[in-house]
Amino acid sequence: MKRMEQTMRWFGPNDPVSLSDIRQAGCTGVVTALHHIPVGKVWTIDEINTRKKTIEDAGLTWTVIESLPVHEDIKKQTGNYQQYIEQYKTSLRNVAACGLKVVTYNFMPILDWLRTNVSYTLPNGSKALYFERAAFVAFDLFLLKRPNAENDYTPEEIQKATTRFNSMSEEEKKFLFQNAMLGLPGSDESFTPEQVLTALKQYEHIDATKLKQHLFHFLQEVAPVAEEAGLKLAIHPDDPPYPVLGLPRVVSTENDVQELLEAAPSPANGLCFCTGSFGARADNDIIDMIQKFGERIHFLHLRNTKRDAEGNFYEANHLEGDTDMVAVVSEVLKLMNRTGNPIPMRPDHGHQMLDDLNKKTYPGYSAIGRLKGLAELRGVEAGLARVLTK
Ligand code: DNO
Repeated sequence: MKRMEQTMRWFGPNDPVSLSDIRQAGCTGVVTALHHIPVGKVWTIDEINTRKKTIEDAGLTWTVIESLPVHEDIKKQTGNYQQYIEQYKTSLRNVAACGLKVVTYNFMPILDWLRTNVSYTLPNGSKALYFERAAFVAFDLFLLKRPNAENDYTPEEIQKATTRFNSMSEEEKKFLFQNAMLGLPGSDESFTPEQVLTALKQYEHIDATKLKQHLFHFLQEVAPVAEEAGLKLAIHPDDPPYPVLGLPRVVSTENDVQELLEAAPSPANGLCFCTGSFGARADNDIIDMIQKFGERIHFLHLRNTKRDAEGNFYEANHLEGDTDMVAVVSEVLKLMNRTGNPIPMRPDHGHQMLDDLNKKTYPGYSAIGRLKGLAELRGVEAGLARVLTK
């Protein structure tokens, strides 16, 4: 019976979690990127091989690239976007020449994942990532002060956000601001409000239909190159999976996925199936999606969220929350057995707990919480594999 390839994300030499930690957690591979290379610049063979050697010297494989980021000009189709697409293709050819196989990226405008609180204390004392809708609306209206933001919310939402904001201390407001403005994964830098407002302005005329066209154009250009080079592309869904700050988001639902896979029918055009991102929407049927898109799932992010009726969610233990993780692993085992291809997975986001509570780590990426998630998932997989082979 095929098993998932167990990996963890590593942010490179500056990550407080070391390659040795990752190996001790039971992983055979890591998921990483050349975070020091500015978005849009070509990844050279030299740079890729140097990083690959560091990983291999630690007894691990570089299983997945996460991420090879897409330049904003490609998303907006402005400036030199066609040249950036060509440079993306060169990076793809280079990573393939170095023996890498899977490339993750996303198509979220400006911002990657967003939370209002990256250290939300759970009843047991560990800390989780949290998205609180009223706090987010308050951030948008009263801290970022995005022009015309009020048009994107109902009077009721504005009322709730106002009450919430008025109940916050100055300290809490500052904390909310810092959390919502966190920069890209793997970077210690935050956005400034001016940067975000300027970037938002450039998206004023780009709605979901247009952004989709831009994504499809990108895919039609890069998927054949990936296919020829023997690479698999794995798009990460939007997180959270709905429009934020007036920005369209186009990889949020089952229908979005269907369309993007059809737009470039190459087997290289696939998904980073993130159960946490898709699972934050009640209308995404995760099991159905695995059954439907199975062959195009090139990478798995396994994590769980717990939603409420208000649109808030926090990151639950990997086996708890709204997604039936046992059913997910079972479906993945069946899929891998059908195709004969093991799929790489990583336990996405873990709780900050035990010794890690006193350490500075990337939000969601402390070692012990992820190790706990991985160990639970591994246990489920081992048990199910035994039953399914009987
Ligand atoms: C969050 C991650 C995302 C992901 C990118 C992929 O923890 O899953 O930041 O790496 O969206 O491009």
